[in-house]
Amino acid sequence: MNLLDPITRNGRAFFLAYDQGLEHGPIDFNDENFDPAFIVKLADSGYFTSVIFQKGIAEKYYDTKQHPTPLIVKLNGKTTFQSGEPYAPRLCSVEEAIALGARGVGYTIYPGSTYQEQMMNDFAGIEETAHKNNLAVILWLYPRGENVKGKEKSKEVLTYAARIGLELGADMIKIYYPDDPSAFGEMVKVAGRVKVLVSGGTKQNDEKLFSLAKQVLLQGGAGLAVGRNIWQSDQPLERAKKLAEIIFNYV
Ligand code: FBP
Repeated sequence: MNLLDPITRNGRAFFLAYDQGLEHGPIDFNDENFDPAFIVKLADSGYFTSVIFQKGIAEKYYDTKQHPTPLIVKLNGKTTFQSGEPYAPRLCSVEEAIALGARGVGYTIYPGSTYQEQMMNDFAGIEETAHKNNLAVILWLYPRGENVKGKEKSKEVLTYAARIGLELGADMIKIYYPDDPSAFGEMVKVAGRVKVLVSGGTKQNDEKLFSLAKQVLLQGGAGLAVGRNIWQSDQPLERAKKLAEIIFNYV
């Protein structure tokens, strides 16, 4: 069995990300979307191939026996209170994720950080345990830190980051769209058999978001992992529906 089958549809992926409460804090939220139950309702719409939570929200709000959209548990993370070089420590084990009913685990590495080796080393153990347990491994690869300063979205750095995903054994990577759009095809190429997903980022208008999704698919990407661009929208379900149409049918 392909480990990505449970969290993809015909090889395409559309993930609903909701770990921003840890990564950014309540600054991202309004009166509705601060509540994980609101996100669970969006996940229940059926447009997404997976929903991503840290373990606390998964434990308290997402009984996988009652909700059809597969769960990905994010295993590491950090807050904006952190100073110095970016480092996301491990917060949850693969075993805990399995007990929560996860079909995949997520982990962030910041290529370019002076802590990247620690994160790579930790990830190696996660990848081994997850694959022994037939769980898909999704690697967030966000170039950051003093060794890539000012070049975070450059072709040189992002193609290197994409390749790191293949070398480390990820099944899928979640990465930024490059500043130079023509670089994305190269990122997909060097990632080889690893599927490439693009991160949504800060809220954009419909035109920009839908055009990003089309570009990703035309250049061989597998889809999008989107958080704020869905649940900060005034019409989250309409947006999700349109994005799903693009991701699953456009190419
Ligand atoms: P968004 O679509 O809201 O950007 O979410 C994608 C994501 O990778 C989240 O999983 C994570 O919380 C956030 O981006 C990280 O944001 P930042 O770029 O500030 O580290």
